[in-house]
Amino acid sequence: EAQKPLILSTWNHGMAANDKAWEVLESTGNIVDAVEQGVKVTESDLSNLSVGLQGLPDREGIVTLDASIMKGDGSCGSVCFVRQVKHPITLARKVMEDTPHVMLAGEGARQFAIQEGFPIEKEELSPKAAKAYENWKVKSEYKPIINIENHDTIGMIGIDENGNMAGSCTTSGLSYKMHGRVGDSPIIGAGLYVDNEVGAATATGLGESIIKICGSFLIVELMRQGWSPQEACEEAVKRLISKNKGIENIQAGFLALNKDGEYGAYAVHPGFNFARHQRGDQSLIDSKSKF
Ligand code: SD4
Repeated sequence: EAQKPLILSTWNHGMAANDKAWEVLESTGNIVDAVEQGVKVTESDLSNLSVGLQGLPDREGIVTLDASIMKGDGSCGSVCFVRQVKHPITLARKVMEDTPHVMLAGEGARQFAIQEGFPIEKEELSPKAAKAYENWKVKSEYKPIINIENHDTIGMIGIDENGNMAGSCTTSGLSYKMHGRVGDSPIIGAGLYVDNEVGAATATGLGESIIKICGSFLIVELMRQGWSPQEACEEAVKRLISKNKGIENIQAGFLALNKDGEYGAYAVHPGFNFARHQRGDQSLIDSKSKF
């Protein structure tokens, strides 16, 4: 079918990530390798302030990362509140493949990384993040702001030509969050969900609002009942709006793909976009939004 294989990911940085994912998919044929390697590009991108160790810190000035990975057969792994690990997505994959667990948190996740031979990075803010943090400290206000650089998690979902799907999601979370705060991205069913029988979904935006409605799982379950990816994303946004007060200050966006390679996206407010890659044909698409 014309729609497969296909790689999709959130935001502008999805373009470069998709390029890498496509290259890996072509050379290995492995969709899990593709979604892992793809988002590693974003984790290493020094200009990105919301993914990877160069991201904006929490209130205490510490960068803590969240990531998850899931395969269409139901296997999944994640890490949250982890420090000093450059590629949390690879650590999440290790949890999936080499432990009896799904999720490792904080110091336990870091210890597992050490045990697995991951390099442990120096705990130092990137110059951009350090500057932003100094500015933030002047007022020390915690207010999530719509569609600026603190909403740029990468979520990637893909399907190979045989219909095998996988997804990945990685973030430094909300800037200036409370120390210990975990968002939707590492929570299976919130920031990411994949089922080969139906489809895949990923989320970006205010994690708290997404966790409350089990956003990605909701979308996959709606698709299971016959909704298109677009309809399912719109319904999830509707649900999110009904369950969250102060929606004028909340941004969230969803991206979904079904097993036929049809896709859709929808957000609360304008500004959300996603990258699509199919056989070298790459585009950046603006999502529609409720408001
Ligand atoms: C979080 N969902 O930690 C993430 C933040 C995000 O685009 O998506 N930014 O809540």
